[in-house]
Amino acid sequence: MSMSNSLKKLSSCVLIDLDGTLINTDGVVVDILRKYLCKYGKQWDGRESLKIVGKTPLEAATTIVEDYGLPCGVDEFNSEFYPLFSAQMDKIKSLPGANRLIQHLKGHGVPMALASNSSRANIETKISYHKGWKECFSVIIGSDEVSKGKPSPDIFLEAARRLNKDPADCLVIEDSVTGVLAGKAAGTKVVAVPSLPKQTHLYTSADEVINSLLDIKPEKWGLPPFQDWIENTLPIDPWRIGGPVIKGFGRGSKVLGIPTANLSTKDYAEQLVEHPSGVYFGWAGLPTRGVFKMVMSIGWNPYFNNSEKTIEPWLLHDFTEDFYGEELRLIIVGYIRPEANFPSLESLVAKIHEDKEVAERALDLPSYAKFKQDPYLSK
Ligand code: ADP
Ligand code: RBF
Ligand code: MG
Repeated sequence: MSMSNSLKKLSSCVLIDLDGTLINTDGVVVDILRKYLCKYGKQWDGRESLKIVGKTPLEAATTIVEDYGLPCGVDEFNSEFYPLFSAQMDKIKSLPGANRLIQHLKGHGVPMALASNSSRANIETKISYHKGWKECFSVIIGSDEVSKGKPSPDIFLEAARRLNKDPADCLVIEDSVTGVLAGKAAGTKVVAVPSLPKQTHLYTSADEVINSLLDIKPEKWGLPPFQDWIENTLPIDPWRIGGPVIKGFGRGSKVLGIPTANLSTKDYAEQLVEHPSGVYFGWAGLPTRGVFKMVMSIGWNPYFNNSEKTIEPWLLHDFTEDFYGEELRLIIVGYIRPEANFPSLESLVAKIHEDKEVAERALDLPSYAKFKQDPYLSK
């Protein structure tokens, strides 16, 4: 072990944020605001998420009222918004990898605090819809329990105090810049998991920025490693997606020598937001041709910096012809790595071929192979 590694301070407990980190609160908030703003003849423009992520409820409300020039005060806004929001709290979904992470840490006896800018009462309600979550946290703390919310360090300092830990022994996991600043000001280690895309450059003060909770490596911070990776792949809850093959960016075969059969992004917009970008694999079915191994990327293809999130499935089979317009069914069973940028086209292509090898080998393992028989693929 190198000197710097052996001196590196390791964490013995975890302080974790809720909204945007463990659950997709923004999804429900945006749904409500979209409808609510219509009432005032305003249209949600999609950019406000950037401004409200990580804020306290009061700050977020103030931002909306000011940005949209609503003819009501912040109090009136809150008195209308909160009942709508409360009625939808049971619809807030956990983020991919969230349950896996907290159950893993709990299983290894790692003390955890849930430390959120939201109110204590709302935190309790939100997590009540997620089975077994409350029991994972020995401390739960909201911004109404300290004098200042994040980016002030108060919430994390108080969380550490209640866990009986030195902040320097704590690892903070946060999706917002505000939360990252709070963690650093408190003197903790901070792993950032940005909840909004293409924001990595704003997180310079974090100790590490990862793409999703699927990428967290607890052992980097002195915490017990995950043991669920098999042969460089992470099993996930299988999900299915399908539709007619459409024209893509026109560069898969031409530029990379790797054809990817694209699906219409409009038809599966909801699934696209739900799944973190990254490289995945599974099985692909074409009704008249059969079922084939498949490796794919989801995301913005950092090397090409696309403005749209797409799915790029490469069927691991040599076809003698194109199959545009044919119904393609995919079942995605495992995760390989986050999308990355590369210094050259050759290195991108080499990495994709490596992904292919990983997927081909993994799909022979019984736990992944069994999905080849899934009726969805040949329906
Ligand atoms: P586009 O940009 O239109 O997606 P690509 O160069 O990525 O074009 O080629 C994808 C097309 O190539 C698919 O729509 C399909 O018709 C055909 N194709 C041939 N072999 C394969 C394969 N092994 N995997 C995916 N698509 C393939
Ligand atoms: N593009 C990237 O910019 N970064 C990646 O890490 C990346 N990984 C990929 C992995 C696989 C298995 C496949 C099939 C594609 C990947 N691509 C990646 C996407 C590639 O850029 C895309 O298919 C082409 O741009 C065609 O539109
Ligand atoms: Mg393509």
